[in-house]
Amino acid sequence: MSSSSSMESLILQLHEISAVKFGSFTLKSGITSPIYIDLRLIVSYPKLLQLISDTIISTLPKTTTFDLLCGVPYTALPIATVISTTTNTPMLMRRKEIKTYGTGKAIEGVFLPDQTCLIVEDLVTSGTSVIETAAPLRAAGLKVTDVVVLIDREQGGRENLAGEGIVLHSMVKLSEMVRVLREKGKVSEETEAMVVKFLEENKRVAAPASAVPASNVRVSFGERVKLAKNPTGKKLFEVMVKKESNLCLSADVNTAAELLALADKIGPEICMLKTHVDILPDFTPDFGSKLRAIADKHNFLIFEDRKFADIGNTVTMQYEGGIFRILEWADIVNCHIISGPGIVDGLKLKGLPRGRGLLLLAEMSSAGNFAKGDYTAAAAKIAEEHSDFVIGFISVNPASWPTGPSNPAFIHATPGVQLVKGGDALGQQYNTPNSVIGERGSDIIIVGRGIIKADNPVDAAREYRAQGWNAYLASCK
Ligand code: S5P
Repeated sequence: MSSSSSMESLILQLHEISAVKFGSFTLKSGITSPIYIDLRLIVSYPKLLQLISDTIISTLPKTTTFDLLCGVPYTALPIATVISTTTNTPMLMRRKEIKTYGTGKAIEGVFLPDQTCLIVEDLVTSGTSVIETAAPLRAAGLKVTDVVVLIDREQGGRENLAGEGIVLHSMVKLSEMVRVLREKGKVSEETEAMVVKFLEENKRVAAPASAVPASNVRVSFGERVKLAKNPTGKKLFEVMVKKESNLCLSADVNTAAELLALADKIGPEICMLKTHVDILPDFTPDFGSKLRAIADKHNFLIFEDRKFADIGNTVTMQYEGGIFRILEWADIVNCHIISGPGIVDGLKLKGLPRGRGLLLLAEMSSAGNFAKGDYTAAAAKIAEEHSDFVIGFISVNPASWPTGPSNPAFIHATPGVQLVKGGDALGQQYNTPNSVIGERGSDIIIVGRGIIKADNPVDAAREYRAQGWNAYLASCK
């Protein structure tokens, strides 16, 4: 069968099973359409499903290469599955809602960042569903450049997708479909004319504006793995992508024993665990190696919130020596810049040879603090000058920094996070995960009492994790 006759046969079969209907229908967008297409029915016709999948494969230009497939939920899932088994290409699945239990993943399946994923869709109108599927795939570090679709309604999808860097390959355009049905005597000339007129009048259904202003659209964590210069900074982005978590637990508990037990329980949910080692009365020299073993088991980084503030020479000793020997076990430490850039030189002298990373306190969460304006701008400048060692910032509202959008190589971690806005009696101020990640442009939520004082800290950590990650996904294009 020639490709045009197999296409005709496919169109006739779709009409036969009433997947294409003519009349007056109100579409999801609110517009009244003389034609309605419902491809959900194809699951009941396995031979037709196979034919659709075969035709899709043969329509795709040979130059379009891909490592993985992902169907847009739900109608395109069976089509993607058949293409996957026929061509032996691994498939991914996108969850429409991220679970707040279990692994909480947005994408199911095995992949490596940098692989290319072809999106499979049944019908494209504005292209919104395809864009919604591309966002979490891209956020996970995958490349999305092409979508293959059975039917193009010719209502702006191609243009909207091109604007997102995605090429649309359609097997058949709606106008062609109707022409074939008229030629085969399935619909009247009048009906065809009505559909053509409708398409003329509704050429452009805009994709709904993204919830995030364009200037705040972030570079995905997957892409930032490549931008980070420091090995610990790179690793942090990698862990976040792998675990789909941008949650840091601030483990401010009463004893080292309690901290280690909590780290083991909450480890699967977090990308980073933050300690204040000087509050632990039962600290022993083996604390670091015990915590390291738990961090390796659950794949998170250790951040000692030491807030160094002295001159360069003194901090080298505080970092390496004393009873805590922080340099030995903490992947990341932080410092104030009150004493000038010498503090970074001092810490770098010890930390960089070990591949450690540093966060600069550019802003603080507590009421009435002085880390703002020129001070915050100075932190951004010092970070640029030491991008081999500085991995990012403790910040509160990076989206409104005087220095403009932050260099995506740097990570922003924000404390003062709870599920409801508020504060404590000693000046701490809380914002929600959605506000911190979605509006204030940060990357990581740092949560202490919101988790450790909850009735069930593991459940609370899952909730924060899901909220933080969903806010991140929503802020990616
Ligand atoms: O500005 C800051 C910087 C930090 S690192 N404000 C903060 O609250 N922190 C730390 O984050 C603080 O020391 C504590 O460990 C954690 C916040 O804890 P929570 O219980 O208020 O969530």
